[in-house]
Amino acid sequence: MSEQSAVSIPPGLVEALRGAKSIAVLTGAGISAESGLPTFRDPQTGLWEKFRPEDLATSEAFQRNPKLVWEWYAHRRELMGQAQPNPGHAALAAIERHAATFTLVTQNIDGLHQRADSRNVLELHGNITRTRCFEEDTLVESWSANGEVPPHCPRCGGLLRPDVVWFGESLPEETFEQALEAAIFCDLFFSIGTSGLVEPAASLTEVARRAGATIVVINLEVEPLASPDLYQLNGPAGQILPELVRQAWRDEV
Ligand code: BV8
Repeated sequence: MSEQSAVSIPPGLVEALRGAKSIAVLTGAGISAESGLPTFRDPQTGLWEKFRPEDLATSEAFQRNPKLVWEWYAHRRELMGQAQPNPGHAALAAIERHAATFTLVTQNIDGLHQRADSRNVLELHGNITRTRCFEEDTLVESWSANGEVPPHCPRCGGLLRPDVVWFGESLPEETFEQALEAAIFCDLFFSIGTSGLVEPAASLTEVARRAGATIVVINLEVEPLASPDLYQLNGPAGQILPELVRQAWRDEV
């Protein structure tokens, strides 16, 4: 326990991190909470308080009310654009710099891992800063800002939508294949800030466990536990991860 932080890191975990050849990490909304972004469990605010994210993040909701869903994403895009990566994001970038093989699999669409200089990032559920044509299902870089909400595809006139995976839609196949591979071949697997309720992302932790990896869970709602193949650390990722890096490599984050 270093002098300045109240975070306790099981010594076995520090050893496991230093000795790991291949590391895979799954993150959820919890790692961006300390950047001021609400998680999916947190009640939505203002205009959106009467909506459950699961009800807006579907193709059906978009077809029913494209303006509502587009504006919800515009609202989140603004919040995510203003947010800054936090020490938890930075610590994962530091771990990547020390690890022989490192794969960061995120459910988040906020792009904060890349802004914290993480390199090998797999976005399972897309990214809010990209836009696609709802009809042609292709990425669209620019469109005429004539005030239409949602705007229309300059090629086919179809509606534009955020490049994210909605409930009921399949994940980008190649990306999920790479995530599965990282989980199967890693010797240390972190699950950080995720409630593990959304599939198939949630199943990656079990895939890694069955493949023999040591599992590390960091969450606000987990029982502290330290055993050779499973560590559960209860607390904010933005405090625990920097302390883990400090103890493993004594270099500041
Ligand atoms: C699919 C993008 C083929 C959009 C998202 C099997 C069983 C049951 C259901 C299904 C199943 N297979 C498929 C389904 C259906 C569905 C599903 O899983 N439903 C759930 C709700 C039961 N899955 C799908 O539809 C997937 N597609 O499977 O296609 C198919 C289709 C139908 C049927 C069969 C097969 C697509 C899922 C992707 C949807 N898109 N996001 C957008 O963001 O707008 S999901 C979205 O919600 C996020 O990306 C993320 O994945 C999820 C939220 O979960 P978390 O990130 O974990 O966040 P949450 O708020 O829940 O928890 C935060 C945690 O952090 C908490 O535990 C908290 O304690 C902790 N925390 C908070 N602060 C901190 C912290 N921890 C540490 N530090 C802190 N500071």
